[in-house]
Amino acid sequence: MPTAAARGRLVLLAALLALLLALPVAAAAETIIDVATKSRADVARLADMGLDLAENAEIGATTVVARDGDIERIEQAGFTWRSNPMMGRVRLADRFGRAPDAGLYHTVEESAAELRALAKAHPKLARVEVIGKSIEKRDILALRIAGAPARRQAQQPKVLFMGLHHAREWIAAEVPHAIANELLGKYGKDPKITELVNGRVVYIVPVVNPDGLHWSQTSYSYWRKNRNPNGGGKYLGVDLNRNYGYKFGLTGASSSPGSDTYHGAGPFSEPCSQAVKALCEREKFTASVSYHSYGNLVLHPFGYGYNIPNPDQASFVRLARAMGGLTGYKAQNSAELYPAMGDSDDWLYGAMGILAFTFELGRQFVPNESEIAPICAANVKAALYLIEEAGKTVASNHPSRPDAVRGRIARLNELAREAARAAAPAVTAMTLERDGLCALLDPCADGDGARLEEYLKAWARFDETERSVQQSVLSEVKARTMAARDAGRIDAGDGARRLEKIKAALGE
Ligand code: 0X9
Ligand code: ZN
Repeated sequence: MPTAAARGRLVLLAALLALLLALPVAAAAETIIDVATKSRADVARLADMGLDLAENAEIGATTVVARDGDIERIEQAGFTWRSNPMMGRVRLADRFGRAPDAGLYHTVEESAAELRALAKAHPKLARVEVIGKSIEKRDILALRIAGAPARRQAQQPKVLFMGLHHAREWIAAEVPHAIANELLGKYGKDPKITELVNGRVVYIVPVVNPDGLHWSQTSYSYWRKNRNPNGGGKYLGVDLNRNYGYKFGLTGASSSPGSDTYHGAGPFSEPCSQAVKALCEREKFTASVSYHSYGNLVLHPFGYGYNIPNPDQASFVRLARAMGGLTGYKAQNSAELYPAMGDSDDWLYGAMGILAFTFELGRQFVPNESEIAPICAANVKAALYLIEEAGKTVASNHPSRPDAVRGRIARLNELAREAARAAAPAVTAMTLERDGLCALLDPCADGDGARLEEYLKAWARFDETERSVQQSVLSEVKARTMAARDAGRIDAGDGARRLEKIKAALGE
């Protein structure tokens, strides 16, 4: 029997040990709160403060994952709040660095092993591609699925499914895996699936942010960003869904490395978003989904500001509603959730002409394991629908559209005439058209230069007003061509030929 004094020391020791064990959790304390938001302007103000908006931002209440003085900042800005009754499941990861056990959820290693096993089991249909490497040197993997003979595949519509830009949204990797299993598991057995796999090329990237997922599953379950040390300062991590290079900037994103919506040092500063960019530039997808959690939503671009005109609005709304019907999710414009620049969809659509959707899965970042199967089943249906539609509905700025360049030239010229006539030019619409045209003529997107040729043919016929607005397009394309040549993204000879033609048109 220990003495009373020894028992006392033991109790003290145990208390100290408990305190020590609790420390890593306490240091990472965060609270999920509902902030009262009376208007869309309130929601936008919260997003602009660089706060971590967790769920459906609605007029009424906006859910925020608050930490490190966030609540004080929210109060100082004049908002009131209460704690969120549905705190989400805090899955305490192993604090001691042992192998993570994510239960039914895939770890990074399990995800990679499953993709490789699928490719091995279906060598005629699937292969694994390493599309990039994360900052911590993990592979970013894509599974490519296609059933047609190789020579026919180049002509077929291509669809991209991506998961897990955000570390803590574990369910976002499960749906892409479920899509892969559905397509490969039912090929040759289910006529509809066989037809889809034979008629399309499907790319599946279950984990865009492997470093973040690993960290969330081993150290800090609420981690959102990647693990970029950001130059070795106090804070780390970049929000990959603020790092895409379309309208890159500050709305709904932060320039502070400590913020959970830090957009990074510049557009596409991160290897993981660069990997997606390179894949899209190469493959010219017609449709895509990026999976996130949570909110039971189907979102469509643009998300960088309220009421940004979208030339493909009708197609987006129709497809989003149909997929909303199949999942039970609400279809809405991204900015209606909250305006935020630099998300994947804005770039995939605005710059690449992809009908790009974001799904907010379920009601928690990490739903209970019993919910994984029903969430995947509903979302697989929506994915199959999109794979089918990708052959029928194509965005107006997709490079495969023969009218893409001509359509944009005509619309931009019309807007220029309108601007010359009226006092209030349609500035946003003009910017949109001009950006879209520059993206089409970007040397990295304009394979053999056919679009530049088409543009230069039209150039010769522009009147004075048209010339003034088109001048800025051609100057931008010139700058992009020089940058692409200098960075080795295009062949030096090809770059020189393009520049010669551009300079001749500009009279240089
Ligand atoms: O904020 C995000 O990146 C996404 N929500 S999440 O809770 N999964 O982080 C939504 C992005 C939607 N796009 C815009 N609002 N621009
Ligand atoms: Zn997310």
